[in-house]
Amino acid sequence: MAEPTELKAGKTIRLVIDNTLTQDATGTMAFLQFEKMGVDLVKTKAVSYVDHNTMQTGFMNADDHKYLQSVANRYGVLFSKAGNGICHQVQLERFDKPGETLLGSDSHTPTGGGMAMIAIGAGGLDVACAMAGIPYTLTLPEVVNVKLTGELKPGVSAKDIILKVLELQSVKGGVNKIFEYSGEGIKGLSVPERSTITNMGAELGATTSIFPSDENTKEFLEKQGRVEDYIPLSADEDAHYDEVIEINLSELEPLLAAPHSPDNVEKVADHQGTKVDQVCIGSCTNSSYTDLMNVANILKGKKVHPDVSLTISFGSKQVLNMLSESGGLSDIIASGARLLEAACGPCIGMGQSPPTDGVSLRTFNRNFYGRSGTMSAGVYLVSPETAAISAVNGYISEATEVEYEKAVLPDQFLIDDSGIIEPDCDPEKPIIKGPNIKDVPVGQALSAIDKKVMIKVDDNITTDHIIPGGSAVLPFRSNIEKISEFTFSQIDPEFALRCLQNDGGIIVAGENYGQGSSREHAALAPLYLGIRAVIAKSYARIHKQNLINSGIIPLLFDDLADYEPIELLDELEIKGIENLAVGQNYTVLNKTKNLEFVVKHDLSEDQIEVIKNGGLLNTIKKSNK
Ligand code: MIC
Ligand code: SF4
Repeated sequence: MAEPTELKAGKTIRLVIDNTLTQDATGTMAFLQFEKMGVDLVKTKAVSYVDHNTMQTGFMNADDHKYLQSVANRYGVLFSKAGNGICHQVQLERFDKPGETLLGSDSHTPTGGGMAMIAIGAGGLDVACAMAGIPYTLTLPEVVNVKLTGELKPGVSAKDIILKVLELQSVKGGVNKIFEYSGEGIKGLSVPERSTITNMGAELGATTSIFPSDENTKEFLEKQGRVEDYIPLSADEDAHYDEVIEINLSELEPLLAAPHSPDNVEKVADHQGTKVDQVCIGSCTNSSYTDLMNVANILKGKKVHPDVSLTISFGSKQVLNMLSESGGLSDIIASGARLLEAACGPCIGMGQSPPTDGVSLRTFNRNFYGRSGTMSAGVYLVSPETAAISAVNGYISEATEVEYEKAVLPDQFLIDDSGIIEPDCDPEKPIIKGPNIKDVPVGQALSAIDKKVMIKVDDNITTDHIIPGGSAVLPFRSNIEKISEFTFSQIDPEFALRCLQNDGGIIVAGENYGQGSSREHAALAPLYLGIRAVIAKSYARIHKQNLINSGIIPLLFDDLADYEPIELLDELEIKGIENLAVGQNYTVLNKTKNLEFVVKHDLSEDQIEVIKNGGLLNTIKKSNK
């Protein structure tokens, strides 16, 4: 890292990465790219998880799992089998360590911030580079101090805190910012509760979020049987912040994010009485032992409403084991809940699509349009407590009036790491690649751009819009040619064909383009379809870097008003773009409308080099020569 005196927001820094995590939906691409780097063994403490594509309705996902296990074994990566749990939950339980860095090919990697780590989400190729020992380059973010005072009322929980922050900051308010939590209020929050907050900080667009390492951190590590990993860490007395937010926990009420955005935050009280069809409890935001014990305690002695389908996905095998030991599982079963495996499940659309026009309450972190698999459904994001009592009542309800025992951490967590396979690094053992695993597309060196607009989209387009999740699409995560057919399919089913017929082109977009997940498929599929540049009002951090890594230029409107006149299939010549240089603006001639406008960019010297080479893989190959 650069010297502390040079640490100023906006500077480009290189961060040494101690730990990496990958998951199966992004991991196959990450490891296919890693294999091309010619490195013998990973240089980080690396864990490869199988938690997303666990539905095996054909050979594809099963083949991916085999590939991931065999490639992990070859290169010295720990392999967490399907059923062992969601990457972020298992990483928190078994690996996270205060003061270390973690880079993960999943946008919710900041979950580790609850353990006082600098934990950042990135595209698969960036994580592959980190595994190869290359420091991670990022723009040094501004630091926002979130001061928590007071104490949460019964029925109000950590989820309501992060929903409050989302209400205050919006889904784009956190871009290039770190949220650092402090204040008396944090003393009442355990590590898993803190991690609910840092996890969903991803929805702010933030680089990451972090809590100090204190007695609560020590307690959690002790109970996980690894107190030796504890070190105390906190901000300096005279720390300077770019912004300070104060939240009085005593005044906080149960909140929800109404359809279709995590920042569409309103009071649960204002929706009280809305009939509910489905309740899904789980995901990396809210599936810890204490979250699910609170659910069990609320459900105890009650039945799920006859018109509601309640599903529970457990964060990890450890959580499931603990619930079984404590008796909480029996209360959940007796209530009539449906039990799913310890995996992402409905959060990524692997089953449990709600009924037509259905209302689904979920303890997850994203309610983007269509993510549940039912386009007409309304998905509300809520706390586990709100979810549980609403499942019983059959309508949206507050848990503040409900009598239940608040769950606390157990004396000791049950430790069984048998779901995590140690590698033997034997080069004689084959790396197994099934027929659905295809090569990664590689970009072309930068050249002149005179191309048509292939799609024009609004603000806050998510990577779920670009490449949807769900059980029909996820099996093609290792096959870019096939998955490219689904690009923008939920909003413009003709997009892929149009690109092929026009030999690619340009994407025009509004603010915060590419928010949400880290899936680099949202850049690789457009690359495969011949997309050369995106012109947007602004970008989400991870997707912008994924575009650069793929050799697609992320350009910005100099004057936002120039977005308006552009239409589908307009032909745009970006004059002189082949000479892309730091700080340069470029004139775009709209040949169809005979209009000119100016585009700019904020690319660094290194990023320009990557684009000129046609992507990061080409750049690495060049530097290895
Ligand atoms: C998500 O929550 O959207 C995902 C699925 O976990 C993604 C990763 C992916 O698309 O594989 C993420 O958050 O980065
Ligand atoms: Fe899995 Fe959902 Fe978390 Fe993404 S947000 S890692 S899909 S549980």
